[in-house]
Amino acid sequence: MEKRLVVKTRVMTKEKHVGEQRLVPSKLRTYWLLALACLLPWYHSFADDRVVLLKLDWSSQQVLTHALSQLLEQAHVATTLLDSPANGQWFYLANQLADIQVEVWEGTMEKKFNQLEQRGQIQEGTTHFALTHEGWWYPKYVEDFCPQLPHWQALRDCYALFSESGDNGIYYAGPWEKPDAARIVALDLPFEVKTLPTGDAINKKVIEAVTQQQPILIFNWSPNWVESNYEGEFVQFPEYEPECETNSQWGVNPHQPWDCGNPTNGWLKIAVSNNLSNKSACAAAIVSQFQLTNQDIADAAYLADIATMPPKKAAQAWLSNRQHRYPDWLNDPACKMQWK
Ligand code: TMO
Repeated sequence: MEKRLVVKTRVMTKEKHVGEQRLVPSKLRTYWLLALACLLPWYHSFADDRVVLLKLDWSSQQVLTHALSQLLEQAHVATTLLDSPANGQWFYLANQLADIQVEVWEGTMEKKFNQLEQRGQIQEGTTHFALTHEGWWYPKYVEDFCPQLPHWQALRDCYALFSESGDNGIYYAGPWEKPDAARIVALDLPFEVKTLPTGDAINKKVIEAVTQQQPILIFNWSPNWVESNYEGEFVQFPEYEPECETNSQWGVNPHQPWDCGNPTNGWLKIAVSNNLSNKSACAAAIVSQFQLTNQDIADAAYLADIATMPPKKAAQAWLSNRQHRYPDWLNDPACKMQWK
């Protein structure tokens, strides 16, 4: 019994023109938040003690959100899914409008996660076993044209491979808030960023480029389906240290921060609201045991992106291959039902 609540949101990548009036994205966001605030009483009236899982904008996260929801339902915890772009997750979690985000990635989400956790507004549900990386990725055949890759300095010589109409090379970014423009400046790369709106849009770009054997430089992440289907590499930037983000003097550029890549063995966590354990001690216990491996994440992405299953179906398939782990996941004494 799974009820789905969809709050319609829009990723605002472009300025919108309404008649003569020009609404800038920040204004639109204010309206959106106001609208949301008006919906709160209505929302609480039927969400009350259901556990709310955030479903964000990339495929493995969507599948695993459904999987965790199905698992919780099996333990008689009532759940609801809430759709949001990744940027919205902090607002929902900190205000206890949502309780669980199953894939918090160090590479793109560490800053917000740490900030809110330190302020006591959210909590860590668990740390997955998976080690993660998010970065600038290219298909292996690009090295035929630019053998100095994957070293980042190769991009200074080979940028023209990635240019489309202008002089600069194009780097395709995702919507997951990383200061790529700052990195481009700090490392003096002749590149500009084009931002794609969703994980789906990134998948399409990758498939299109590989089908035509075109050079492409695009945001990608591991674990993901891409690595099991296409040979490719991440650009090796100067190794990440937290100081790179805050201290201009750190690194190859003594005047700018962000002269480094993202963490290469990054963590992956589940974030939970302060309210989750009040709502359901059983749910909190299951979350703490729901620790996933790289293979678990890659399989989830594969089922959605390559086997093209809708997330809910993909989650059923994903879970049915993991029945042997139910005792680990569901046997906490806080859950009334014990799984044999
Ligand atoms: C947040 N993501 C895993 C798509 O980089």
